Amino acid sequence: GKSDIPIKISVAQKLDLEAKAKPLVGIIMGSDSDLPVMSAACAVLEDFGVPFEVTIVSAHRTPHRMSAYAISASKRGIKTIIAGAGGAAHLPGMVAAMTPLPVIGVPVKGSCLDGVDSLHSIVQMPRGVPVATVAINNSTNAALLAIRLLGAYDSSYTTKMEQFLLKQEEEVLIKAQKLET
Ligand code: RP5
Repeated sequence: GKSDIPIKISVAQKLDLEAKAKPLVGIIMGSDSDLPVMSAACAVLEDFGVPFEVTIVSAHRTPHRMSAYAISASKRGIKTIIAGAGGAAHLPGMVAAMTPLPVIGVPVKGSCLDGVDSLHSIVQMPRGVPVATVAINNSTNAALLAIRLLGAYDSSYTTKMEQFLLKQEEEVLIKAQKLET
């Protein structure tokens, strides 16, 4: 029967499968104008080899898309959501209200109010619906936090984080040494 046919997967096909690995982290942002800030999170996840997806979801301009995204994320295998937004930054909080997954909020600095408006919108969540909020524009830390959370699901990410911390420390020590000599 058909099941007797040996399945051979070529190297190219294998690479293709790896490239399409199911995303574990979902990065969303309110507008494409947030991309210059949020792209740092993408770069970190790429460096750590974390499969992720990235798209635009706006709490105000695409409310139905936002609820569909939040409701489906866990079922689709996403483990953590990183949500960036500026101004009246309701996206991270509203998504957190509709998913059991951990949500990390990135306050994006707009042209007015220096991003403090966004920081306050994201961090001041009511009891019962937490959003882990990072510093203004610091999507790097959002990605690093997401990887730490993934460590609870796959310990290889914890190992990678340990290596990252050692490398980071070493880099500072080298700079200190240079300064002292
Ligand atoms: C927010 O409003 C977005 O997250 C963005 O930071 C800000 C401005 O959006 P645009 O007017 O640039 O699209 O929803």
